[in-house]
Amino acid sequence: MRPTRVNELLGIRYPILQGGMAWVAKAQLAAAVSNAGGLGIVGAGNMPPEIFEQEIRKIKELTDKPYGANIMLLSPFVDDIIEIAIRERVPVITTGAGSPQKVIDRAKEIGSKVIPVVASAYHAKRVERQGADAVIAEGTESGGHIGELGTMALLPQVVDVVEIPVIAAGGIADGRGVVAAFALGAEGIQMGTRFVCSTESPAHQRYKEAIIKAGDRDAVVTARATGHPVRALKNKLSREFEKLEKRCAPFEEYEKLGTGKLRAAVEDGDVEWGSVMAGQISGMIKDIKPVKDIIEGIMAEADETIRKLYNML
Ligand code: TUI
Repeated sequence: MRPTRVNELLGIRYPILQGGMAWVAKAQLAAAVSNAGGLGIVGAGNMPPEIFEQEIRKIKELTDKPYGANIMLLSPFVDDIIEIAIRERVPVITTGAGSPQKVIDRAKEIGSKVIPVVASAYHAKRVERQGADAVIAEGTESGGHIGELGTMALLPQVVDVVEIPVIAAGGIADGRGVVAAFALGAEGIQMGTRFVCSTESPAHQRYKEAIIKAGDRDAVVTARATGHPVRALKNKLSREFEKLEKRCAPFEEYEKLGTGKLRAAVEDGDVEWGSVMAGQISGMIKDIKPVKDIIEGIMAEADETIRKLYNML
């Protein structure tokens, strides 16, 4: 595949970004993705600012290639995280779960690129007006905090209303997915769940195995009632969330049940009571392999898929 505007904008060999998954997207994984020719991203999530700063310093030692940081805008530490990202001159900043205006304003001062994640064409248009350099259109197939629209419907509608490059996310884990996204107008893709199941991913072995064991209907949505729906693998925690929804529990109960549960799953391997955030494509992921093999395998498969399509003409 020829380079796209995303390759050019980010200075990367392959138009593949790694999602900014809280607790998983640490320096070790992000550096592996950048070293393999994609864009590795350190996810700040709800991390305390000191830990985020350490991870940024670590990735600078582990790679001399472009890398990024993801700022989760609902974080209680968001202002400190922004300051650190600017002070450390992080070259690419992606944002999630909110409006990125303050990040864009600060990043412009130092020439860093800002790529917000959006879940609607309306927000895509708005972030373009605010000065975003590209946009990640994330479908509801994704793991973690999600929007309503599926990638198939969201992508072309975003592509039609913006001029900046569009990166597709949600439900992509192989070369066929890449080509499908490009057919809909994307110029790059972002993957999360596929990279959780990589050798370099710091997720607990039981977290990786839970994704490998998952079937196509196992990544379910909980906490819709709170306005912050989250997709994670079915387990005791998700069933407990379902009970809260059935009895229309007050939001504080969701918060109490959810606090610390992602970290418990990722770091302690608590896949029963922890939050095993993962996307709908989990059912297709059957192995754990090095990041380089994942990326090169997907690019080779994308070329093969394009050849097959060409033969249909
Ligand atoms: O942010 C994500 N995925 C996440 S964040 C996260 S941590 C968390 N845990 C529990 C509850 C909430 C968060 C786990 N996974 N993806 C990017 C994303 N952003 N998906 C959807 C959006 C989004 C939603 C609304 C972006 C913008 C938006 O509104 C824009 C505005 O202007 O308000």
